[in-house]
Amino acid sequence: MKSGFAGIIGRPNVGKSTLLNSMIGEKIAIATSKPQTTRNTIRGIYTRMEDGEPKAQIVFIDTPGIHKPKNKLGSYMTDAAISTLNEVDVILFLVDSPLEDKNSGDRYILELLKKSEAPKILVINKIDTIGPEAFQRIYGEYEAMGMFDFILGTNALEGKNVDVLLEEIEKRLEEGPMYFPEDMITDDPERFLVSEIIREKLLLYLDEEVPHGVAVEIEEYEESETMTRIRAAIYCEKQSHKGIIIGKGGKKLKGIGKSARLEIEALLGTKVYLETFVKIKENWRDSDIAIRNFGYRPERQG
Ligand SMILES: Nc1nc2c(ncn2[C@@H]2O[C@H](COP(=O)(O)OP(=O)(O)OP(=O)(O)O)[C@@H](O)[C@H]2O)c(=O)[nH]1
Ligand SMILES: [Mg+2]
Repeated sequence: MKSGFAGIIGRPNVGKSTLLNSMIGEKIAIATSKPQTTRNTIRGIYTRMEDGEPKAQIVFIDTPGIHKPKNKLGSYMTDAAISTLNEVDVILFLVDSPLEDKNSGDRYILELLKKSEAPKILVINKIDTIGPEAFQRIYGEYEAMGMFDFILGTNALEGKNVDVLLEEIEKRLEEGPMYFPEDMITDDPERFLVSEIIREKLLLYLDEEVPHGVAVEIEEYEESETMTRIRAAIYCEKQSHKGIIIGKGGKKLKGIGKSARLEIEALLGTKVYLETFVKIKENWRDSDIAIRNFGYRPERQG
């Protein structure tokens, strides 16, 4: 059988996590319309079976969007993405717009890609919003570089061309072992998925700077046969942010908690009692210790 690792790389918000979920067929990475949603590398496992036998296994590594960091968390995120380039057998580079000068983020990533010898696939995502002319322009620009082994357009939201992409990745893998059991789709623990679901709702319900300064810590996680009790601390950076998260009469936080609980119940298949409360940790995004304590650890990579 063929197996290997495939890294999903690109600027923030181009659809990397959406594409990962679409390839795996389940939601394992949170995805929102806000840039810098993903903070850790996230592994998603795809195993192709034929007549009950595994024929290929692709271990995807979804990465934080590569951007110019404004704080230590941002540096950690970008470093985690860049170091993934050295650990994978195939690179998927996602873009969603033409390579114009103002878009120097993609140029920066291209320079990084040049240093890697792994086969590279250019994924032009969001084809539903791009239009044929712009698509041709993007295609032409990247084809002329001669560094991509394959170029295709996708609509990650609707799963368009995801089957073609999976085939093209598999073609570029070598013979290798099963890294994970065939029914496993991620190696992230449930607790992490739970904290991410809560963070996703915070991103969805809050605007501007507030959600970017939020971290979720699971303080209690108690499972019984019919019920999971979860206590989650939501950290933010300022007193004023705390007020915004809680909202008038606690309404905002209630809404966030309810929508998170419903999704966690679906994930775990049990009833969930979710307790949330908000704490303040000033400027934690610039504190190495806080960043590490929240689980954004360089040693988690790979
Ligand atoms: N119209 C359209 N929207 C898409 C497509 N793929 C992703 N999106 C949307 O684009 C936004 C960003 O998606 P994500 O998957 O979170 O993007 P990301 O690249 O993982 O972003 P970061 O984690 O912040 O780097 C979300 O609102 C998605 O629903 C697509 O093919 N078409
Ligand atoms: Mg993401």
